[in-house]
Amino acid sequence: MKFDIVTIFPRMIDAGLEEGVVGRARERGLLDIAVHNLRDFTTDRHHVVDDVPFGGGPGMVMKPEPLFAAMDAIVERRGQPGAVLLLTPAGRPFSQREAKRFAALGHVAVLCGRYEGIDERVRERWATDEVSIGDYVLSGGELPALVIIDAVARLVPGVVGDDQSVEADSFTRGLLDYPHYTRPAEFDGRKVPEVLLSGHHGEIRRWRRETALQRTVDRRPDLLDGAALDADEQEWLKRSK
Ligand code: JD8
Repeated sequence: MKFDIVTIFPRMIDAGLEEGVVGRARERGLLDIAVHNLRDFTTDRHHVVDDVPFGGGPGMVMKPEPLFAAMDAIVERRGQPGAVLLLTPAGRPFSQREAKRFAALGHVAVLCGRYEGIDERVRERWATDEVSIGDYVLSGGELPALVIIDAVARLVPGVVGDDQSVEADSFTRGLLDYPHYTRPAEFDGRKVPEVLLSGHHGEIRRWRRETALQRTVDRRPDLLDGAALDADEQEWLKRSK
């Protein structure tokens, strides 16, 4: 899977991609991620990437020329991406479904804005998708880019060591996760649920399914519409209402 990220803060992206499963997958050659410093695509002495907004108003706007030059270079050196994501609070909410769609494309470019945002002509010419990671205000697109790359990279075969972990992930199943415990069996006066110590694998599976379902009912009932429930789980849900 190939990613190209365009940003004025390349170190912020580099730092976020060095650690954890994504960092290891890069080392193993499963992910080919190129981080492009937007200032490298300016032609003026001071490497200016922003300018005042036409029509007036507060703040600055990202100039179109360096972004066009960066995208031309990416297409030339790295090939035509299957999607060019523009990160913006005005985008479609990012979700596991979108992550799957991007993972299937094999090559994704991500444009990170700063200031008040990016000149509209960049969106018109280059963006295939406008994406938001949630309804809160951030200072720029770098953190959203890291979020999206992490979610998409996890779906690339081999990136997460154990395929079963990906299958079990809460949003892959459509339910919230069940509670996790490790040793010691009692800590701070709190006991691990007896069933998990019992060695009865059938009962353990049932307890996990029920607690996952109960948590979803309590915290995120909106998820139940899209959840893949088997006959037992549907029956349990009906009884719990
Ligand atoms: C890109 C600039 C800041 C946005 C004025 C100052 C995504 N879920 C999300 N929240 N915020 C962003 C995001 C914010 C950005 C940029 C993404 C570029 N800003 C601007 C407009 C209003 N602030 C985001 N994805």
